[in-house]
Amino acid sequence: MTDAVAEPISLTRFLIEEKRAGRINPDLRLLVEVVARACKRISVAVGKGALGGVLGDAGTGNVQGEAQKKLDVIANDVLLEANAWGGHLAACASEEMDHCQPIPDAYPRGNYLLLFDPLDGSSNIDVNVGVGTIFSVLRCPEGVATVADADFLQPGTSQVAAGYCIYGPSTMLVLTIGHGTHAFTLDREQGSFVLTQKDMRVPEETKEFAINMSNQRHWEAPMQDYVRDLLAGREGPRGKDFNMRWIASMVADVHRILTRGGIFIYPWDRKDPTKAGKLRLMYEANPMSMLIEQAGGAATDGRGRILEIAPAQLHQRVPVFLGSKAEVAVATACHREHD
Ligand code: AHM
Ligand code: MG
Repeated sequence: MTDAVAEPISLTRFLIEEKRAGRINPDLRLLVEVVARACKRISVAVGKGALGGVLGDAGTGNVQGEAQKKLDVIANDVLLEANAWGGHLAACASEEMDHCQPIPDAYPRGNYLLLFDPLDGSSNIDVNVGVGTIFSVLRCPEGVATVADADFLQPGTSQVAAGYCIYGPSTMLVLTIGHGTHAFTLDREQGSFVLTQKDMRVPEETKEFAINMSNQRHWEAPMQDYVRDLLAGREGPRGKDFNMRWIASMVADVHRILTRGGIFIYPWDRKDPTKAGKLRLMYEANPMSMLIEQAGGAATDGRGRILEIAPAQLHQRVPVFLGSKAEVAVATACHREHD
C-alpha cells in the first residue's frame, strides 16, 4: 500500500473539527469565517494595486490624527459590511473609527465584540511592501442594552480569538482561538484558506531584533542599555552577534518572528510625554500578544505582561516587546532593573 497524500485541511474544516472537539462554538466559528472572507476581499483590493485605483491618500484623518490611505478606508468598510448581518456580533471597534459601531438595528445582535486594525502598516502600501489586517475578539458583557466603548475595555486575557491576515507574496491568515497558533495560506485558485502550519512555535532564543533605530536618541535609559548590548555583538556582554530587520509593518515583522524567532520592540520614546508608545493596545498589541503567547513566545510592555493591562481607553497606546521568550525576558529585566 502506498502512503496516502495528506488531504489539504481548509479553514472551514479546521473550524468544524475544533467545534467537534468543543473548542469553539457556532457563533465564534461563523465570526472567524466572516473575518476570513472579508480578508480575502481586502487581499484582492491590495493585490490590484495601481490597477484598482486604490493607492494613495484618502484625504481624511483618523481619530489619532493620522492620514488615512484609500485602502485603510476600503478595508475598514469591507470588515464592517461583512460582519453586520451574520448575527454573531454586538459591535465592532476599529483603529480607523472614533467610537465603536453597534450592529445596525435591522440585523440580529450576537454576543461578541470585534476589534480590528483594518490595514496595518499602510504606510507601506504605496511602495508594494507587505501589509495586513489584525483582529481581536471579546465577549460582549452580559445585560448591555446599547454597546458603548466602555464595553470593549477588557484585558487581553479576555480575548476569545485573535489573528491577522498578511497580504504578502502569498496571503496568509494566522489564527488562535486559545489552543495554539495556526497559519493558513490562501489558495487563490480555490478561493479558500488551507492549513499550512499547525501549532507554530516561536524559538525561545534568538539572534535577531526588530526596532526602528532612528528613534534611538529618544529612548529611555534601559532601552539604550539593552540595544547597546545587542549591537556590541559577540565581544559584548551578550556574547553573540545580533542581526536586525525592520519592515515597518507589524504584521510582517510578527510573521517573521512566528516563523523563525526574534524580538520586536516598539518602545516608549521621549517624543511622547505620555510614555505610551506608538502601537495600539486593543487593535495591535493584544491580538499579537495572544498569538505570540499561544506559540510559546512572550509579550510585555517592558515591565509587565501586555495581556494583563486593564485598558482605560479604546485607542490607548502601549510600548510593545514581543517574540522569543528568553530575549523578551532579558529586555524586560533590563527595564525593571532601572525602575
Ligand atoms: P499603522 O497601524 O498606522 O499602520 O501603524 C502601525 C505601524 C506598525 O505596523 C509598524 O510596526 C509601525 O507602525 C512602524 O512604525 P515606524 O513608521 O515608526 O517605523
Ligand atoms: Mg496598525
